[in-house]
Amino acid sequence: MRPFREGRNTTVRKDHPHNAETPPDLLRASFVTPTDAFYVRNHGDVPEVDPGTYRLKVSGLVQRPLELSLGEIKGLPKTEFASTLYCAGNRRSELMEKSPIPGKVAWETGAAGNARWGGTLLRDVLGEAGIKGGARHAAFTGLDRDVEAGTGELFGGSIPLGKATSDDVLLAYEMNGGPLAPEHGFPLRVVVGGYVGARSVKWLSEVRLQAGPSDNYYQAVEYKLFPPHVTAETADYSEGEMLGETPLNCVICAPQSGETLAQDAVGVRGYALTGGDRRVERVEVSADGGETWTEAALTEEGGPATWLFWEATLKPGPGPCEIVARATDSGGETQPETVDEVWNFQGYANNARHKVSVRVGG
Ligand code: MTE
Ligand code: MO
Repeated sequence: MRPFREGRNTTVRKDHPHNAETPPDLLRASFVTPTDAFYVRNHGDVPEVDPGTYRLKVSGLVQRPLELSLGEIKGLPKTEFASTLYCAGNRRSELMEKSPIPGKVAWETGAAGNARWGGTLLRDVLGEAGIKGGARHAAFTGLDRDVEAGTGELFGGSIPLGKATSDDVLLAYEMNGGPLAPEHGFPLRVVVGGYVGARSVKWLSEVRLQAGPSDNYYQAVEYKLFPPHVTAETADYSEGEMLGETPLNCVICAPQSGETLAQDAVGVRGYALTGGDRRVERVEVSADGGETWTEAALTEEGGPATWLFWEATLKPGPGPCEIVARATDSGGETQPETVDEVWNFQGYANNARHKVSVRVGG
């Protein structure tokens, strides 16, 4: 097991395995999240990998199975893009307030971050291997073993082949211009733009093309979405919906709940993002709990798979005030009003309208 670097600017949510999120002020301070403030989501210990002997296996329904060294991977054309990683468990703490979700990390709003990634498109590697007929999914396996759920299985997951061969999927060896840090997947990780973070497998050891989705625990059991009435006891795991594209979401980073604000003008700032090929089109903010809405300015926008930053100025009357934000995307997706509509026993994909309670004046 590898010790963690000192001096990270993250809030630890769980010691072992190490899980930490970005505080709201740092989340909104720069459009590209600095690596030392970037959230870390681990299901086991960070594996120590020798880059000299490291090999990536490309297997399954391919014409030429490959075992690529890091040098060979870096010898393929290099692609760089910005992409936001978004954990499906982000904002779980709000679901936990409604009804307990035992044994899960109580993420607030910082299990999300935007980075510049450098690496090789998965499509280019699959081009070298040659895709056989019948391949429908690309399954990824990491070098770390699950500690959190107690299965001891290697971490893994899969994405449909159409996504795997798109412009959105990188095998990254660089993050924010430097080599990938150990906790972010050194020496090689997947970055699946527009999909929940769980599919961006770190410490990647194998890409296997196959007819069906991965049967890894983290694809077949965890990271599945169930309706609010299903419980851990009643769940039929074959019926859950595998999480894929990131749901539309919008978060208020400032002000924070509990603050007292000057009355003349309340500045509200946050991030918004959506999944697949969709784009966030509009963010609206309310200072009266959702009675009346003001359109926010979209202040910074990146590529298709990144978040955007927004801000608005509100002039609420004195006293207690509930600020609410909501976004709409190019697919016509909107956000549910309350967590009652999205609560699920594993606590995934909370995209209810985000609310903060503040006091104005006095
Ligand atoms: N890959 C491996 N091998 N093991 C993991 O525990 N966690 C996943 C994903 N890839 C994980 C993994 C989850 S749930 C998320 S949200 C992202 O990595 C987080 O990436 P980060 O820690 O670099 O922010
Ligand atoms: Mo995640």
